[in-house]
Amino acid sequence: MRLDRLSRALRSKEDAYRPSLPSPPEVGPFRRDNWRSALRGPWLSSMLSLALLVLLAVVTVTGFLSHAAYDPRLGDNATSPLVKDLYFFSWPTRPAWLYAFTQGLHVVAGLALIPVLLAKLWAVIPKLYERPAVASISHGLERVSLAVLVGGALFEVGTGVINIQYWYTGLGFNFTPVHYAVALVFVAALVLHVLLKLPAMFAAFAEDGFLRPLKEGRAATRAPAPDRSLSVSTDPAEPTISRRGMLGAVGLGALTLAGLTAGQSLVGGYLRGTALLAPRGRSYGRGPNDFQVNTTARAAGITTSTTDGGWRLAVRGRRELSFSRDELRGFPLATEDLPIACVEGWSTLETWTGVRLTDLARMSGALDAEELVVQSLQRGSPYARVSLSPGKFRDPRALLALRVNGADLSPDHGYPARIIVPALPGVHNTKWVASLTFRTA
Ligand SMILES: Nc1nc2c(c(=O)[nH]1)N[C@H]1C(S)=C(S)[C@@H](COP(=O)(O)O)O[C@H]1N2
Ligand SMILES: [Mo]
Repeated sequence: MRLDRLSRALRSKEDAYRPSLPSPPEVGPFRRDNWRSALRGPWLSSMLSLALLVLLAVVTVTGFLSHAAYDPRLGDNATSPLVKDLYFFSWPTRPAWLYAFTQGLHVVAGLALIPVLLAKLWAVIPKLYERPAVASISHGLERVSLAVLVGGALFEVGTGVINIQYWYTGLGFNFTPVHYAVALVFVAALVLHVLLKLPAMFAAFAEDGFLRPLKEGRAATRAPAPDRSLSVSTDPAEPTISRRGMLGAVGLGALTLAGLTAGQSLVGGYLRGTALLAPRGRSYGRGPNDFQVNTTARAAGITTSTTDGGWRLAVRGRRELSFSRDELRGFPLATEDLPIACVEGWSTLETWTGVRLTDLARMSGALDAEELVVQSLQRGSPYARVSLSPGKFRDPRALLALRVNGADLSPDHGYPARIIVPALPGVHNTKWVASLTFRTA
């Protein structure tokens, strides 16, 4: 379509312009009277939208916070080079459980919204088959934005579930940048949709009452007037459940999903056993090192020959230093209780012992460094090299950990040494550290 034609069409009275696009035949699901539930209508759609909006707000805010916590301004941390400077604050290191909390919330709310999203799509599905399929240019644009909205929501939830369920390889692309990029498009479509639909929501609550339909049992449940919305059935069937019954079932589904996953984040303790949706095993070796392992030493290609005897930590600042593990153990060591909190929503609180990163910065003459680049012995993984901001490595609790819960780190937990920084996303707590480079201006 040529632009001048488009703008002329938009300026002219929109209903006067009807492109002669073919409409689907009136058969099967394409017939409006195929959709016969008496429950559908503006009130049900609005109520589900409201619940969905609250959950989406939680997921969106915590999602962007997670990206902010990655310090996207530094090094290769950004999930996309386009969005290095989107944030105007730096993620704090206090309280230490902050990221475990925000990211646990992201995953719990993201799972809880699945039944609500499906119910909402069910409530409005007759509109998918509205006729004519495209009535005007603005109507066509509105439907495209709805396709982006629905497609984006399903894509984000789908890829999120795939990621937390560990099917990275099944995905076929790198989760982080794609989940993030689609989130940006989705949020734009969502804001547009909310602005356009808010009046309809208020109108529905004004007409039916905010909670009044919840008082109706099944026998009193009637379809609204068909002219109120395209989602209303023109030929309603006898209801098999009340609106409150349906919303109750959706809510129960949401709570069940949330409840079956919440135990794998900070709440932990005995509740960990209730995290039945967490895909990971329950045991990771014996004793002090028996806690969550995503990437094993073996999977990372770390063998004892790379870590035993010959391993030395390179520390570069204004001076270049190198330490054996015994030398590091001879420094004044600090012991801190700090969580590892993965972007996948699981977290675990352990007691770590190691050398303070500030001490290493000072020894290399670079306490004023603007960035700490951590390089792992691991090769060919996006997690093998990360950048930490001064706010992170200058926190006195930030460690190059050598021990956990009173024992040496196991190979799977990053032996000979790993990074542990309070409130840092798990993925930046690099294991099998080879070098620390304090970059000064
Ligand atoms: N070198 C290296 N460090 C790493 C990883 C990794 O794959 N390689 N995984 C990171 C991730 S995603 C998390 S959540 C934490 C804890 O992961 P783990 O369960 O594999 O120990 O370590 C981080 N450190
Ligand atoms: Mo992670």
